[in-house]
Amino acid sequence: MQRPTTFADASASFEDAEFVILGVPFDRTTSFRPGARFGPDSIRQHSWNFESYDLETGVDLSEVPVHDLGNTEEFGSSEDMARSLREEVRPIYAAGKVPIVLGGDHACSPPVVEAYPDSAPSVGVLYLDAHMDFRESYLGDRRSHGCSSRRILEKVGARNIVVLGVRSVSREEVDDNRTIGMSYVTAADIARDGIEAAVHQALNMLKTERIYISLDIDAIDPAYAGATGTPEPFGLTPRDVKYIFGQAAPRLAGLDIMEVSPHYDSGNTSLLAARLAREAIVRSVAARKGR
Ligand SMILES: [Mn+2]
Repeated sequence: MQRPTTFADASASFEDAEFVILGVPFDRTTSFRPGARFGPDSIRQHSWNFESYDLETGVDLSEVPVHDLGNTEEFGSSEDMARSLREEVRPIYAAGKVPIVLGGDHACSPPVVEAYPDSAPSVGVLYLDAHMDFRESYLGDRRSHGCSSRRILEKVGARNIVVLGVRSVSREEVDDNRTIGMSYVTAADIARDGIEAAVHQALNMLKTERIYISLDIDAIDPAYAGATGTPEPFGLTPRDVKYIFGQAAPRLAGLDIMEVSPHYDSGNTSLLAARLAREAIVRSVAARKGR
């Protein structure tokens, strides 16, 4: 039976859950085409497409305790959103659970990372995006989705974030980064050297105990994930991202999947986002079980 407002197989209570889904229907900093506010519910709907059993790992999602908190309430400004979202996410980390946050535009990622407790094991961030998102401010908003890697860097430090899949950047962002030194692996690097080399390089750079993954769905090529606000050709494949998730899974602290703007295709992008959220869960469980 399809229950459109709940992520598939997310039947555990909050108390029992290891993974907690949270939707953030906020897209007010979108710069090209709008609609990511509809992402969370569309991803949930498409999550019902899949079998609960995962053939590759032997993990059955119906046996993994996952809770779906639903969506955050409507926000005003991006600052309001950041403040409220941090408050929503803090109890998830405090209870030792892994948040899986569905956006929403990419402005929704920094607050999820900012909510990570300083007392918890050290955390680094894999930031998957076509764009560098490294502007100090964009259109007068430091909380714009064009500034998200920079806000995250301010929380975790320049050594603890790696951008993967970038292929769209302004000259100013590149110049700024010469002094700041955020690491990135471009989509062209990945195409040339292979995803395995890129991921091993990125995971070696991150010396932290845990890893948080922020996936802007536009990291993936628009041929696979065209329903997004600022699509950019020559991107990663879904299999590349699946591989990244598998490699990071043993250290997974949290995940967000942002910028799915579902009305621009026939459901392919939401379907892929839902499948990747499930992939992160099963790989994380399998890693713990040594599979
Ligand atoms: Mn992007």
